[in-house]
Amino acid sequence: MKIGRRAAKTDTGRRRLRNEDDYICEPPLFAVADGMGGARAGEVAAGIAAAALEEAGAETRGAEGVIALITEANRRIWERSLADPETAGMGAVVTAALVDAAAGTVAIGHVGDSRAYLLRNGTLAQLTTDHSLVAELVESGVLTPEEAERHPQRSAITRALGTEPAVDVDSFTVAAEPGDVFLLCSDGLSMMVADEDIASAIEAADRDPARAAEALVAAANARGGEDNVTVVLFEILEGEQAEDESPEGGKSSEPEPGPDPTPSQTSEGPKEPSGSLSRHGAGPGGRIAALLLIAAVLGIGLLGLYWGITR
Ligand SMILES: [Mn+2]
Repeated sequence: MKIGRRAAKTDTGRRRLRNEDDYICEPPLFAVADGMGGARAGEVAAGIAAAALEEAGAETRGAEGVIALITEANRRIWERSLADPETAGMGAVVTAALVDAAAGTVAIGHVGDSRAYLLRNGTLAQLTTDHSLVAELVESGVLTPEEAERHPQRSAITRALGTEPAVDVDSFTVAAEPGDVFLLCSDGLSMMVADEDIASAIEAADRDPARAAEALVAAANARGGEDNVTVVLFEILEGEQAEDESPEGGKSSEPEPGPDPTPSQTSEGPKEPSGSLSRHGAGPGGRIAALLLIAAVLGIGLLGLYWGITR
């Protein structure tokens, strides 16, 4: 097996002022991080988590490798919060997927309520179990899953990175199959969009990760966009990973062309700064400025002409 197309997209949403999510989309490693804390501490925590994961070497493999990466991210956030009083109490949740093409497996590790999903043969399965208050209440039979979805405390988490010197990381390995689409997302998606709608959005995008990422973020925003929303998708294909596709291959290799050749605004490979949408062209603001400039030049020209005539 090999990693096929992949894409990521992050968006501030419609209620928050800043985007405190971060992500990694650098095969064979994929991750989402969702920061929390006062002032800009949440952004700092998520950024530290992503940076720590990004340093994964080529020898980092399997569930043990993912646990090591997330444990190191925890240590760095914790130490930073001790050293910098402005970030005291900051934390982040993280969900990471590390593909081992040779073994045909995807190792998932997570802490908190960002999720990993697998779309296989048209069925979407949630792979991770949220470390959240409502997930525990569902587990113990106090709440039904439907009650949990509407619960006022549904974003209360029970585990995070950076709030304690040590962290308990959940980790497991999935045997991948050609045609699988893996989705990692922050709670800004899963709280706004039901699982069946996530599945149909990916199918409606012909399972193209870039188009699916656009559609999922749009769906979260259409339903209120109450939180930052981040999605990372990758597909598994038949065949062998090309030799030149190093662990940093996301930057050099183009994703395979999908059935729809229209350009997408979704960022792939080298990542955009958090919260920025990569829009091409001047956009509406630039167009208005250009029109004003043309009007000003015309006005000055006419004034000059008028001045010349009346003198
Ligand atoms: Mn969130």
